[in-house]
Amino acid sequence: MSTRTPHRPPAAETVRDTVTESVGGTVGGPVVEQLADELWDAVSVADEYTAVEVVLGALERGVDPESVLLDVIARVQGKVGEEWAADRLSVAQEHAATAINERAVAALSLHPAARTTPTRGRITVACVDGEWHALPARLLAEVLTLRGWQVDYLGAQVPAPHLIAHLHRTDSYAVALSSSIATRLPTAHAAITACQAVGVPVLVGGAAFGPDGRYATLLDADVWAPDARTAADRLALGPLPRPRPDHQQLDDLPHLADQEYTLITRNSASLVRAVFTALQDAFPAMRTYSEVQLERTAEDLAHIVDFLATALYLGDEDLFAGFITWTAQILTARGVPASSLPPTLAVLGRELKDFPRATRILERGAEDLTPVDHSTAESRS
Ligand code: B12
Repeated sequence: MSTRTPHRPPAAETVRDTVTESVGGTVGGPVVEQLADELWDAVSVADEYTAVEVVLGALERGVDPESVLLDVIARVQGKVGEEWAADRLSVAQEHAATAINERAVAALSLHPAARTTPTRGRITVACVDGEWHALPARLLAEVLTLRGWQVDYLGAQVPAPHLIAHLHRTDSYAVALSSSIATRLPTAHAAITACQAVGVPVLVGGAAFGPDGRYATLLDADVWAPDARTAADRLALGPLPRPRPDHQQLDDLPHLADQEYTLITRNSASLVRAVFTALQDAFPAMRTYSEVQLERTAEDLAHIVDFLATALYLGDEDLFAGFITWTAQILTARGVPASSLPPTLAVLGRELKDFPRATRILERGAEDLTPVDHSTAESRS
């Protein structure tokens, strides 16, 4: 193992405080903006050849490969997400654009301008188990490679036992864990604790950890960074904090002792079924739903229960409230009324009346929904 500092800060080191302000953040400028426009034009119509030409052409004109990855490809991928959320890109168009951006990253990494010889230690980059958002982790992996690290990129959904076996086999200096979807945070926590137990410091990032990295601190990760550039800057600054070897998951989240998270997670399938049945009375428009609409409703309910469980795990009402208001916006953007959400939360609340923390989280979600306009017709397309 490589050298590590003997001290450890009380919470995840949030690199934004120390580095982002000075050297991190997004590089703008007319060249990258124009490249981003060109790449967007190509990926939004699934034109892979032009997309790869834009990226490789930029390298040939001397644009820094890191800037192409982060200020062009990552920026365009962010726009893919925004356009999908606003219902201006279909799911299929979003999938095609993402797949092309992934191939553009692969093409960039093989170009001579992006070839590097490792001069630093070995780092494992992986997504948490159940996490399909591999592109953010891949971007990080490529940036670290460009900065001279020897990177083992393990891709999407890596089960913790395989990750640990890999760390042992490769004697990694650190592990960089990526998660984009908040419902993977309980799994991320288990992976963080397992890596730390074998003495490997854990750097975390991705949208799941919150824009300010608050869940990284809560889950006792060693370092959080908001983006790949800042993460690479932090790694270059010096050794990472040393993980506490004797640390248990419950130490971070004492509220889990009430068992609400465990009980709700264990019985989530029957909870979804019970709410689905009761909702037919609480939200009569559901009785006119087609098979497909009913299937979507069941999926949405499962998602709501997943987010409720995650909020219980983290002890964070904001997480659930943010998810519910986001869901209302997504439905509204697609012309589907969000008026089914308040009765859904009310029925869930009745089913979970003996769970005080769940009750509070559901009440908070309902309160935050109030400003949303529910006036549209009670049907689902
Ligand atoms: C593409 C995409 C997908 C693809 C992923 C394919 C792939 N190969 O990656 C697919 C179609 C599989 C997918 C599936 C789903 N997705 Co999706 N997806 C996206 C989308 C559009 C883009 C993600 C992305 O690539 N972003 C671009 C990069 C650059 O992201 P980034 O986070 O900025 O990355 C940087 C930093 O975070 C940081 N970083 C990342 N990892 C790490 C790690 C470390 C250690 C460090 C230090 C830094 C770091 O560095 C990166 C580069 O600077 C986002 C929307 C968006 N705006 O991001 C939604 C999004 C992430 N998805 C979302 C959802 C809900 C889902 C699904 C649940 C949808 C569904 N109903 O099935 C599933 C979940 C699947 C799963 N279990 O993981 C939501 C998550 C909402 C939430 N509150 O958690 C989002 C935000 C969409 C939205 N606006 O609501 N998705």
